Amino acid sequence: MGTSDVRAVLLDIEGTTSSLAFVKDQLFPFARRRIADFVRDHAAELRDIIDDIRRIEGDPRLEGAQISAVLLRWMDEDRKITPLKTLQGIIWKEGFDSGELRSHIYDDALQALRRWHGQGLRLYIYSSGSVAAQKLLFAHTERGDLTPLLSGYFDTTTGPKLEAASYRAISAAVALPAAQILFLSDHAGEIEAASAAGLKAVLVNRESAPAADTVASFDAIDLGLAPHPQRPATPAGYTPLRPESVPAYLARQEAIAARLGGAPAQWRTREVGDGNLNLVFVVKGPEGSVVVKQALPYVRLVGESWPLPLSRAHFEALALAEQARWAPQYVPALYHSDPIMALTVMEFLGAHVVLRKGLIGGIRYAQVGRHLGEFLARTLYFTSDLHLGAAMKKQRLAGYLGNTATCRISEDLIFDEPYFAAPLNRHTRPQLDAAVAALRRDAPLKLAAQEMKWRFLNCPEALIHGDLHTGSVMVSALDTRVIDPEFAFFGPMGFDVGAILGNLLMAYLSQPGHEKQPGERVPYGTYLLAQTQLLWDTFQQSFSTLWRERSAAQPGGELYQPRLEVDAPELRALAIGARLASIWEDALGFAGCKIIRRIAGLAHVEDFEAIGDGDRRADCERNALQLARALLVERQRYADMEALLEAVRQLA
Ligand code: SR1
Ligand code: MG
Repeated sequence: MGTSDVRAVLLDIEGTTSSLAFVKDQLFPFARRRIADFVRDHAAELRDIIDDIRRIEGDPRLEGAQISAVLLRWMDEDRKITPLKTLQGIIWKEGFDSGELRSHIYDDALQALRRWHGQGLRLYIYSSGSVAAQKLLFAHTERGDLTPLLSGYFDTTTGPKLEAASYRAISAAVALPAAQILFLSDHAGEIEAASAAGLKAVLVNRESAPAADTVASFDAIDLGLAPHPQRPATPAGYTPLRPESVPAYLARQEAIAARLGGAPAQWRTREVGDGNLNLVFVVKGPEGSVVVKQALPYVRLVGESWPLPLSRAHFEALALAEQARWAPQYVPALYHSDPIMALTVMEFLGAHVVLRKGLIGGIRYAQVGRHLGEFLARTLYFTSDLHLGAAMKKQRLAGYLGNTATCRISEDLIFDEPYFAAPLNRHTRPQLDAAVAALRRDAPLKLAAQEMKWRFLNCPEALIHGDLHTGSVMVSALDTRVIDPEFAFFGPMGFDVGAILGNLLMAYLSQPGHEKQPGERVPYGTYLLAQTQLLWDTFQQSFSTLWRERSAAQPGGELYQPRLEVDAPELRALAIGARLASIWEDALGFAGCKIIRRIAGLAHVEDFEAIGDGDRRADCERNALQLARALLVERQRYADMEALLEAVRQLA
């Protein structure tokens, strides 16, 4: 079977990549066996889900055994219903995490996925199981973690699998013409729907002899592609780790082995990376745990067709060590780095979650604004000319000059691509079509974004994290750690400040989309804005204090030297005020750019993506776009944080 011009393959799971028997005889019975005990043991945490079950059954008095009976009946009836799917997902996750479950994948499917990925094709999944369940399945196959091969996942929130419109929506979402997508499924009705939408579609019938447009195995599908010409080269000695190979690697690092304790055979490894770029493994031993983060030679989100140098792991280790000097309580401890394997081994933050996920869940972290404000003040102050002599600053700066590839990502994805029809851009369609078209025609906005790009390129004020979004922060009730500084370089201080402010504002503006009852997230929104204020207040205060105390404690630093006699309190206050005003102005503009890129560019954020209903998501995103435009084009309206927050409150 030959198929040319194909740029992406869309795959069904059950019966296509994986056996129906695995799903029917293992996965569903696993959840069925555990669901009653699970609901009984976690009744308090599952209150919302249980209320949903009562609502669907129309009986608010349902309790304990009755709830379990309903769930078992729904499973017998194969109902695809949200509370059931959510519970099954949680139970499966426990099973996969503990190693009790391993998903099946056909050999021919695995080989084809690897081959196609290597040839630069994008691979997507479309299944009636939820996106979360799909990710679990591919992260824990009998043949290892296959998620690095996949570029995206679609479930029935995109639309039913038997309707052509769903396939048109997928073609729009992956920004490829339907004719360049090959759909594979074992279900003739799905093949018909996909064909009607213009996709190339091939029926996978593993049982009987192949007919036209039907194959018995993936081996019979020849896309006529040569190996991808840009396949990323890797240095000798580099191999991407797999969960099975991590223990052998760590066993060779004595200090890490001692930290884990016991023998390598006792170490349990899972791949947990959910970011856009890297592999992340959690390794648990009898005495301790560590995190291993390894760079892949390409952008994980997109695949091998987008090579990315491994050197970013070196810059990450360098920046982590620098940040640990100035703000050790706010970064994970770095245990080991290996430039050839492009990896770092770090402290495992077992009690922490990714801040973005916590904010979507409506969890309060009382100190996160204060911690982030202090992290920013200390890392930015101590790597600037306020603390470093000019020669030392230049030396430090030179250490990051090679981090050009991650800067290139920011230069393209933050400042340019959202403002024209770049091939990988996506947005909530069709709801935001008009808004996105308008922003691409908006000359004052594009000029303002280019002004921010100028500042990004030309202001080596301090060592900045470079990618400080809420996914780069781990939190527990009272502790905050900033992770992932692989985009670090000497840039404008306002870039980091604006990145985190923009992300907190997106968290706020997405809250209505997470409400089950209208208005239920209003108090949480108030909390989020209070933390945003706390962050900026702490930053200003902490930065000012470091500056005010500098001549007494540490006179060094190129700027405002004592010989100039400008350290009288009133003069110093003027200098500090001017610097903070400049950082504030930059931060507003960068926050605007950061918001726009997450809505109209390639890499989106879960704050909005987790809102299943396209209309509700688009409403939130529209508000965010409106704010972002004002931050870029009418910055003078926001003289201070109070003015900004007042404007934000008017939006939601
Ligand atoms: C193609 S990489 C997209 C994004 O992922 C990283 O986390 C950065 O935010 C980057 O811009
Ligand atoms: Mg199927």
